Amino acid sequence: MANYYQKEIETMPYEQLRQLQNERLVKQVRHVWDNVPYYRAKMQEKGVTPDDIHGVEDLHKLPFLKKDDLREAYPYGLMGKPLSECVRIQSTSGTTGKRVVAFYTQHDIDLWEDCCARAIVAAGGTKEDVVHVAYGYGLFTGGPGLNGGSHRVGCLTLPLSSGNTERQLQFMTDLGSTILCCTPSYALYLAESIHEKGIQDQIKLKAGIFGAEAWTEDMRRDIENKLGIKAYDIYGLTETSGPGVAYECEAQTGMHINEDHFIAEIIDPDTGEVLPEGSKGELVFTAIDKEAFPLLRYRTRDICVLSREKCPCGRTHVKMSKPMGRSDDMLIIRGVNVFPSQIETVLLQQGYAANYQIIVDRVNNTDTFEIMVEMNPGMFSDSLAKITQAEKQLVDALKSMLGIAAKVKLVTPKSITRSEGKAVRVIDKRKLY
Ligand code: DLL
Repeated sequence: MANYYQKEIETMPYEQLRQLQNERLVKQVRHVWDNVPYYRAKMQEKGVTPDDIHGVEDLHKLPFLKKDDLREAYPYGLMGKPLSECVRIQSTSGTTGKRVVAFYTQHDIDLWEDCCARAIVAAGGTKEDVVHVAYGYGLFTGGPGLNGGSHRVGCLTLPLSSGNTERQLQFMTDLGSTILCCTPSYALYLAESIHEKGIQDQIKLKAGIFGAEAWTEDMRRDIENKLGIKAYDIYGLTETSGPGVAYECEAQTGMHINEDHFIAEIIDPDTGEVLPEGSKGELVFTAIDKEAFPLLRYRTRDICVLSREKCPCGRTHVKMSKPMGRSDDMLIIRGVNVFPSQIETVLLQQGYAANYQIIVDRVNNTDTFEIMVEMNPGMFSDSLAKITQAEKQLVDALKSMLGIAAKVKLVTPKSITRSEGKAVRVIDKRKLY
């Protein structure tokens, strides 16, 4: 089993790291060519074979993979190992029918948990710590990832999962949690509940590892002040394992990408051209030693900047900035991925036209999520009770599609402004980026 905090790897001189990446990339491309017909066909289409790939400098020759490919190949089309060698799946918080399902061999789980363990160690974690995991467990990668990482470090792990704030606070005080892992918005909610209850003196937290959604530096300061901790960012996505692809160290100036496992590129989201270091663009990952779900050049849609500036912590792995936005239309509301297209599907299924607007805001550090839907002309003369009933029906249908609750308001026909170009479906007032 790999060693979670391989200091020599995290602080490896750049040339040596590049050498390791070259070797792993060459091997991985061969593995994918031999075992993933879907990607082999894409390579053939581009006229590339494994013989063309000698190292990272040849990465640009390989075709991209996008979320649409994952949907097209769903569920087994991108697997690099037979099912008999897989031990786990995880899935995005997204949708029914369009979920991304990622597969893991035991090697992949070990690698992923090592990445999460590095994040915990970088946040000051040792085996003396009590790690309180309040990310969701189950298909979502947050809970299982940090849980596994915490075990590796040897911390006492509290697998609380998300929600049930009363219980969170009880365990936090009774068991003396020292490191909190959850979404930043939930961390703030917990902080406020702690202050409301006046139990600050019973809290032993020293650090938090927060990610899965966008959060600003202001929010970091707020969390740090309210909880009296250091708040560290952590990044990842289901497609590349889950959390831990990148994590912050004590410098808190960007997240070190685990480059022994993932090669990062920044591309122009419109042209696909690879951009020079320091440019702002879309982050693309190549997993160089994952077995079961070995995605090459996967477009994350997250917009950020990479930096190789020397880090005072001594780690040499490249740092990514906080994601500054997304090049697609996915919204992350209370940590759950929501696509406007899913909402549209529900509305159409329920007999409404696609005249709607999504309004997302953040009030008291919690995302609010409202959908204005034009009622059908026939409903206009309906009683208030009937309209309330129709709204409730939509709320239920949306909840079962999205997994989170939205407030629904039926508005008069033709009251939502029409656009001549692309419709403005989403009004995101959160100013996260
Ligand atoms: O959110 C994995 C994760 C769990 C990361 C726990 C960190 C902590 P998905 O549900 O597949 O996976 O969503 C991935 O979430 O492409 C980003 O847009 C966004 N995201 C993840 N971490 C951050 C972060 C998990 N630290 C998508 N800051 C990614 C901003 C983030 N956005």
